Amino acid sequence: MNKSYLVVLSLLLLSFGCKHEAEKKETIPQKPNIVFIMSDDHAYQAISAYGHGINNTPNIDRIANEGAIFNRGFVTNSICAPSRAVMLTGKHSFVNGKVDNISPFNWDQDNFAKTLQQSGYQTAMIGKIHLDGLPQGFDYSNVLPGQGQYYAPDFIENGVKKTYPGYITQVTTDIALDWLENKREKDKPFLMLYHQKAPHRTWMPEEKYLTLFSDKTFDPPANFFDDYEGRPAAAKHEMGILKDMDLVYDLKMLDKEGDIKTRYRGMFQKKYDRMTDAEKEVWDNYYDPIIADFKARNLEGRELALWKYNRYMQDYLSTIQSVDDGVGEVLDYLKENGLEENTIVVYTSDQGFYLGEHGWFDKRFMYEESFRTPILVKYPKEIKAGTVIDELVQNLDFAPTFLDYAGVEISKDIQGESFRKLVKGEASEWRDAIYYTYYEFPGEHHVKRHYGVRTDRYKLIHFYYDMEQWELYDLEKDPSEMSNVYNDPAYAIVKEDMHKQLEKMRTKYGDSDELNKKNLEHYLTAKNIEH
Ligand code: SGN
Ligand code: CA
Repeated sequence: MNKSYLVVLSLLLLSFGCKHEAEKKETIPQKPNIVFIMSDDHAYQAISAYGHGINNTPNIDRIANEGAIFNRGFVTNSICAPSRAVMLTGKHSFVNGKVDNISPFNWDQDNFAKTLQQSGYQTAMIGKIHLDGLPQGFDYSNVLPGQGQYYAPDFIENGVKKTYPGYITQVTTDIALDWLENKREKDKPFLMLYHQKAPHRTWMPEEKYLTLFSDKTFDPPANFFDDYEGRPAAAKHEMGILKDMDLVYDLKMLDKEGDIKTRYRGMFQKKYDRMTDAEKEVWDNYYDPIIADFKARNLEGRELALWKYNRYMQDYLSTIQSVDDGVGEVLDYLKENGLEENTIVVYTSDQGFYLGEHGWFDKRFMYEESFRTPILVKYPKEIKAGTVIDELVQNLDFAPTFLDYAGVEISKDIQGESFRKLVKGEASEWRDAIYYTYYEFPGEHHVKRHYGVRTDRYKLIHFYYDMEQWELYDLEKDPSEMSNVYNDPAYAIVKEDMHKQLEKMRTKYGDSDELNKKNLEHYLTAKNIEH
C-alpha cells in the first residue's frame, strides 16, 4: 500500500467519523421540527409546480415533488398584516382583531408559536412580520420594520434595530441559516418562521437576476383588457397596470435627465439611494438602455399597457428567483444536517396576487387570484411524495395543523382545522365552504369592503358600506369571474343556496353586520376620516 493511498484512506475515515459525530449530535427529536416559509405577495401563478409556465422555481417545486401541493389554498382576508395575524392565531380577522393593515395587533393573545414554545420548542421569527411590537412566542426574532427595504435592509433583532449591507432576500436567508446552525439549542425541536419580503412591491431584483427575463415576452392573461361590466366594485379599482402602475416607482424608469416625472418618483429615488455605488452601477447598466428605448418610443394605449405588463413581469419574477434560491439553501441545510426526515416544511404566501388578470396588480379582492394562495408542504415521515390536495384549505388552518403535528392540544377557540389527516389521505370528511372578509376601505388601491363565501363551484360576494352590491360566480363555467350571474334567473336556486351558506359561515365563525360597523368606526377614526 503506498503512502498517498494511506493518507486518502485515513482522511476518508476521518471525514466519515466527523459526519457520524455530526449526525449523533443532531439527536433526532421526537417532535417534528417546523420550517414555515412565507413570501409576500407570491402569486401561485409564479410557482412552476402550479404549471403556469411563466418561470422556474425548482427549489419551491422540490417541496411539492417530495410532498404535497394544495390546489385550493385560500386566505381569509387578502392583505398582509391581517393574513399574518390569522396564521399565528388560527382565528378570523374579526376575532383576532387585526382586520386591516392599520388596526393594532394584540400580541398578548394566544398564538401557535407561544404554545409550541411552552411545550418545549425552540422558536424563531425571521424576516417580514408586519405586526408592530416585539413578537411574542419567539426565543429569537430578527424582523423587518414595516414593509422592509430591498437594499441595505433594516432589521430588528430581539428588539434592537440594525442595518445589513446587501440584498434583503439573501440577508434574510443568511439570518435563518445562522440561527439554524449557531443560535438554536440543537437538542430541542424547533419552529422557524422564515418570511421573505419579496416579491412585494416595488419588485426590486437582486443584481445577479436583473437580466433573467430581459429577452422574454409575456402574453397577458385573456382578461387583461377587462371592462368590468356587471362588476361596479371592480370597475372602481386603483390597481390597473395601465392606469395606476407608476413608471418610475414600479417600473424603474428613473431617468438621469429627470424627464419622467411621476407621482412616486421621489419615493423610488430614496430606495435607489440605499444601494452602494457598485450595486448602482450594475443596476444602471441594466435599466439605462431600457429607459432610453422607452423614451424614444412614445408608447400609448394598448401598446403602453403591454409594455408596462412586460416590465412588471420581468422585475416581479426576477425577485422570486432569489426567494427560490433561499428555499434551496434552507432545504439543503436540512438535508446536509440529517434534519430532513423529521422536519415539516411549508411554503406559502400571505396572499395571492394579480399578474395582469383583470388588468391588475395587487390583491385584496375575493376574486380567485388574490383569494387563493400557494401552499406546498413536505414531511417525509407522513406525506407521500406527489400528493395533490384539491379540498378547500385556508391560512386559518396552519396554526391547528402545526399544533396537531407537535402533539399539542388545539385550543377550542381556534377556528381553523388541522389538515394533517387530509394531507395524509386519512380524512373522512372536510369542509365544503370557506368564508372571506376584507376591510381596508377607503384606502390605497380602492377595493371596497366586502365579505363572501366560496364553495367548490360557486362564490357569493357582498360589497357594502358605500355601495350595496351582490355578486355570484359559477367558477366551473366562468373561472376568470367575468360574468356576475347574481340576477340571472337560471341561478335563482344557486343564489338562494349560497345565501344560506353565507349565513351558516357567519354564524359558525361569529361574524355580523354589527362587527363590520364597529370595525368601520375604528378604521375611520384611525384614518381621521369624518363620519
Ligand atoms: C404598500 C403598497 C401597496 C400594497 C400595500 C399593502 N404601496 O402600501 O401597493 O397594496 O403595501 O401590501 S407602496 O407604494 O408602499 O409600495 S401588504 O402586502 O403589506 O398588504
Ligand atoms: Ca402581502
